[in-house]
Amino acid sequence: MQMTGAEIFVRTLADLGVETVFGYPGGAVLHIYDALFQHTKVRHMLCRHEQGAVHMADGYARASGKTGVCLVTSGPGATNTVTGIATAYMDSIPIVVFSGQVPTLLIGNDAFQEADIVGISRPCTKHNYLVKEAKDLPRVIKEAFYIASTGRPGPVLVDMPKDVLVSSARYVLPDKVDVRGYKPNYEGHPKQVESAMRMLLSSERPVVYAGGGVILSNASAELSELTRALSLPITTTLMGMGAFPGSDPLCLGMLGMHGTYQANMAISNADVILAVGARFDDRVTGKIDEFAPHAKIVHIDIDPTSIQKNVRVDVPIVGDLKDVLRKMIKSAKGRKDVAAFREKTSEWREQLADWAKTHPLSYKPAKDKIKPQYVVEQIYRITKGNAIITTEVGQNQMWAAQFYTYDKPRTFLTSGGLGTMGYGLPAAIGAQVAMPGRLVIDIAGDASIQMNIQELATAVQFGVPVKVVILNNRVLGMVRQWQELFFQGKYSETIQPKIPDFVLLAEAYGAKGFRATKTEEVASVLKKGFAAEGPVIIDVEVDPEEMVYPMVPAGAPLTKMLLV
Ligand SMILES: Cc1ncc(C[n+]2csc(CCOP(=O)(O)OP(=O)(O)O)c2C)c(N)n1
Repeated sequence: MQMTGAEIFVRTLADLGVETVFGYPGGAVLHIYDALFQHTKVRHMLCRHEQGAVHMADGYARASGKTGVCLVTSGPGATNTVTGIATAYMDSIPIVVFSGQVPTLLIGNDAFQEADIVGISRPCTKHNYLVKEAKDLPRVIKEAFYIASTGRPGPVLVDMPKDVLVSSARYVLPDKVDVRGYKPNYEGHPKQVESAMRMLLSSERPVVYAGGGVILSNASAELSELTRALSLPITTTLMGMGAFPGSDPLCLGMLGMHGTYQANMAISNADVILAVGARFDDRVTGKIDEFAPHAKIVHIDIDPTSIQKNVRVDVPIVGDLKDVLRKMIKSAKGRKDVAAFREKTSEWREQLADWAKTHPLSYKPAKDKIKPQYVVEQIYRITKGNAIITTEVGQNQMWAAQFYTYDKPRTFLTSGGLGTMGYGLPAAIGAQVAMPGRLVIDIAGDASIQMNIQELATAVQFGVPVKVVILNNRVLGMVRQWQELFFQGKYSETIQPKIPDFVLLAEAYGAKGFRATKTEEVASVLKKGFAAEGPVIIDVEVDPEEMVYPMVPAGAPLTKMLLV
């Protein structure tokens, strides 16, 4: 049967099981919107900005493990997606972005609403396509989903000229995908796995350093099994929060710039580091040539180019974490030296517990001011750790990482690599769409929330009951913190004298608004807000001078932490 390219597009999505598309229409994709009209299988959610649409697809992917989908028009529609695509790229999140394009004949002619999105997005996509014929659409779309979700996941862009969407072809969805030159390696080399086990068991001060790759590979259960079998202390990156239960005594918390004292001391004194699905980001390593000076490093990653990129690695293992960790668990079960290893490393664990006791995460309470850390603690207490938390970027993000305990993967969604303000609200909407029964909370800053506040209208239109808690310090808190510490307190352009009344703003959008101005009110206002139906903003007036500690100054070694 002959169908138009637009009909083929929608049919392919339906046949591939896509349930939700976050998008925004325009001239180049009008035929797709026509085909979507009254379509029953694929649900389209109209966002208010294309950046919001991509972050929603991203939040949907992070919360569910499925691939998120986004559809936009050519030109400004496409360029508005770039920040969201780069955000997903940096954090290896599987999304597919479909953009309309001007007709093939006009490409390169400075046509109305033309932008070379394939060229623009090349450095921040895992792969991208310009589709030239309608008959290619099913194959290309199937490939796009395959590439986005396999190997090291990432965003894929498919650009579709208008004439391709209008022309006709027969609909044939290929059974198999075969992309030349793309063959991810899932199985870790058994010999390398054995070397890693030997190195690990010969250590006296081992530490596991776990990143977002553990969550992406759904390997949390395997990581927990191995870590517990060998009693290995473990620290996670911001992206790895929830990969291992934060409340487990073996968990040292987050490491790096705002990591815990014990995690940074552990890494700095370790003799063997087992790095799993983490990429030695500079926010983690601090001054790179003084990072883990005594340690040999085992690095497991599905992406071979991420190994040896930032640090020298002694045992590299390329493979899917699930596979490699299973091999390591099997090896551990067959070895006699495990009991002796646990015995010999017990002193190390005592030392770590001691560090945790002398320098726990803390803050100084104040009588007349609400401490933002206290607000996050209350969110944890009320939700009992069962919420999905998204964040904006800045101090709010760090406090959400430090003072909420994540015991499960896919419960902490944050823009780690790119650090994108405006991520949290749309990501929360995407996560809530993927997980309708869960409580989803965006922990926000008053500046970041204003970057994509318009998506509150999307939440209201579709009845998506996300809760936003604004830690409202009336400043660009994290930047102000740097100015206080490193620019002699010259607060250049970081104080916001004019910010909207967020309660009224919520109401203007058709959502509900609540406010807390005193510490004694915080718990009850949060409870009321979380219990209210539909989207909610809870504005909490917090201490504008509060700082995030510990802090490793940029370029300093991890041991040079500034403490509370
Ligand atoms: C799109 C974007 N622009 C600028 C920055 C730089 N930046 C990082 S944190 C921050 C301040 C955030 O302020 P707010 O949202 O109020 O959060 P707070 O730090 O006060 O919790 C800025 C401007 C960024 N990360 N992203």
